[in-house]
Amino acid sequence: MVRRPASLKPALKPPALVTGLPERFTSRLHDERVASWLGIALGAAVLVSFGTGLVSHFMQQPAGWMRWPSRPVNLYRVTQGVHVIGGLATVPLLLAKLWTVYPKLWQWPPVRSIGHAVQRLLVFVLVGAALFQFVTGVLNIAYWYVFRFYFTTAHYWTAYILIGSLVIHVANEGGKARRTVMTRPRDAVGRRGFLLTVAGAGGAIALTTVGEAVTPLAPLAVLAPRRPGTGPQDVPVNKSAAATGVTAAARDPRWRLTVTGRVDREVTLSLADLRALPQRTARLPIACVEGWSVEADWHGVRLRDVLRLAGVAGDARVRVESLQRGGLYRSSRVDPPHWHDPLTLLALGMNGAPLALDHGHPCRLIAPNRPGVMQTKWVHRLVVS
Ligand code: HEM
Ligand SMILES: Nc1nc2c(c(=O)[nH]1)N[C@H]1C(S)=C(S)[C@@H](COP(=O)(O)O)O[C@H]1N2
Ligand SMILES: [Mo]
Repeated sequence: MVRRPASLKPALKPPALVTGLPERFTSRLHDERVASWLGIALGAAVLVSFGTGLVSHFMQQPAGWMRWPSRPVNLYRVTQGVHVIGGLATVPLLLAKLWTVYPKLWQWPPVRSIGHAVQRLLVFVLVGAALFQFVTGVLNIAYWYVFRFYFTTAHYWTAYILIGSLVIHVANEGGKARRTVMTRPRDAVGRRGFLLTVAGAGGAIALTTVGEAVTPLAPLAVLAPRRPGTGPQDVPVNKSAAATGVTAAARDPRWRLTVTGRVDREVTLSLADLRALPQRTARLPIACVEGWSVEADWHGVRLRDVLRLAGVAGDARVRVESLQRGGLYRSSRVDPPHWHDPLTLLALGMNGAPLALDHGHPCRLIAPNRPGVMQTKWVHRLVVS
């Protein structure tokens, strides 16, 4: 009988993911059970990202048949908070999964058949798309625009590539993963500790960022790019009046609000005219696409009251235009569910004071259940169609 050195005893060898891995991968966490649990959790997280991401996309660019409700008030705040903060919390899961399976890069022979080659290629697409989504997402919310392409478009289309390759991956590996996690493990090898560490790292990220959307937890939000309580009137600002070049026009006493387009009569209102209309207060969040959100008390006139002065009714659509000349956020559309909503205001004030210039003085749109990019500041025209 051949005597083997102790280090090669079968019980100590890593339970390989595939046959043919080099012996130098000694950690026994490169393990099908670890890979399966991480894969299931990561798959679920990516599905949530996809769902919440599509909500964000189609709220900003609704397909013709779509009608977004204006309630619940906090719906977009929650979906986009889950998207961004959930995405950040998923980063350790993604890294752990890649570390667990990376020895497969060295499997020998690299391809066994055409089918195997196609399958491996699709795994590369899956990994590439996942890395792209997470890296661009994190860079975007960190305001680190190192990429030359337009983030939203690239991130949107890569989401479909990611989901498509994930579906194929689940079809190929899902059954195996399910069987693996259903059977009792033969040995312990520290999997539980590893998985708990990964979950703990995700939890720590969530805890130190979630305060950017859940204001009572703001003191913990040391990793969040935007925190409540910063900025004029205790609400953060993304683009200031100076950065958008509207300062002079916004301060000009000759400023007027015009209601035009398909109206019974054009209406032009000064700031004094707006102040003379019935004043309302609505407690609503600014829910930025980048995941942060902060609630405020907004004071001003109902959008529907102003539209009524121009004879607008029924299912008209409204474009709210800013004094800002260029830029993607210079205008936004308001569909009937939102402009009929009594909470939708043209705000002239906030938290008991006149609106700060950077928050949209003299007049800004604020509506329930709506991405921050569509809460147009420095409004000067309402175009009805
Ligand atoms: C850490 C991870 C992630 C972060 C920080 C992140 C961040 C963001 C941000 C800031 C937006 C808003 C873009 C805008 O409207 O301007 C967004 C939208 C979106 N995200 Fe992510 N994301 C992450 C992961 C993912 C993943 C894994 C998927 C795919 C399953 C995904 C799919 C989408 C989609 C479809 C949109 C809508 C894009 C559009 O409006 O056209 N995201 N994401
Ligand atoms: N005209 C104009 N309105 C705008 C923007 C802009 O750049 N220009 N930024 C939007 C974005 S991205 C957000 S999150 C909110 C932020 O509002 P706040 O600065 O009052 O917090 O304003 C929105 N309104
Ligand atoms: Mo935003």
